[in-house]
Amino acid sequence: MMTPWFAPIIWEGTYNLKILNEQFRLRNVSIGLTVFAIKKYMTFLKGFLQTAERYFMTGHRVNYYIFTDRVEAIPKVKLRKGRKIVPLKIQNYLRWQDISMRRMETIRNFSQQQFIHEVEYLVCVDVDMIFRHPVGVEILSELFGTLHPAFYFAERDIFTYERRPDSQAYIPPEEGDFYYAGGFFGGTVAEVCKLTEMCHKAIMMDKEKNLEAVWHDESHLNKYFLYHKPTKILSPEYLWDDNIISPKKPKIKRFLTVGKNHSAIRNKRRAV
Ligand code: 5GW
Ligand code: MN
Repeated sequence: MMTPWFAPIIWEGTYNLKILNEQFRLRNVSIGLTVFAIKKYMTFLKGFLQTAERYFMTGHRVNYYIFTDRVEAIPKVKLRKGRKIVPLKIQNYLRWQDISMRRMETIRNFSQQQFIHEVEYLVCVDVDMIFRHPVGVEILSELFGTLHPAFYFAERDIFTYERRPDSQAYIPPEEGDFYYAGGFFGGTVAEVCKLTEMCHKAIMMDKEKNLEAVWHDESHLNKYFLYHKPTKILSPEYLWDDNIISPKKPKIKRFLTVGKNHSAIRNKRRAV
């Protein structure tokens, strides 16, 4: 329920949403949800947006920041009052690893130029997902990360941190608090800006050495969180995958991966 550095771990039943909603409504807080829909991943956007309208930050102001190479293909989804879609055109990358990793650079750039003037918090997530239960202001804090559903019950020695000392994402075997998921993090715009800046620089330093961290941007995110401790940690309720074989399952699965078959495109299955 609490990390050794006194950051709460957010599980159902640990907070009173009514009180939190009142506090955040008094501040008239606005939240930016960043998501990337490049190439084929545009197909996930409709379900993502429709379920976000139902479950994400209900009653608060939300900007959906949608990064895509095809702005015209963004589906028309009816939004509630106080919520809007902000299409942001970006270039495509040939390698999927680059699509994933360049998210850090893109979020850094737009945070400095735009998001800082428009929202207080950023929530940065994968698009191949749907919301099935509420995700609200209980997640908001200066800097937050999410426990990876495949590792929240696991011991540190099986965490898939980057283990090559040459990489900027390197974490020594005797270090590391949790294994965080690359698909759900956030915080104030200023904190997300620092995070994405440092992760992007680390990715570029690796690239110069012809290195790519084992889990790409996720490896760099884990390194960042080791030395910049999150002020809140989200339980795997906030990023669940029904394909994961887990001894314990959370009571509520709020945000779930959508099934996809990538085996033809890449060889990327995690040993659990
Ligand atoms: C394409 C092929 C293989 C892997 C990723 C992509 C891909 C990812 C893409 O073509 N377009 C795209 O927008 N993405 C973005 O990167 C999506 O927002 C996606 O959610 C995110 C991370 O990629 P995922 O979701 O395939 O990664 P895992 O680790 O969740 O499987
Ligand atoms: Mn994903």
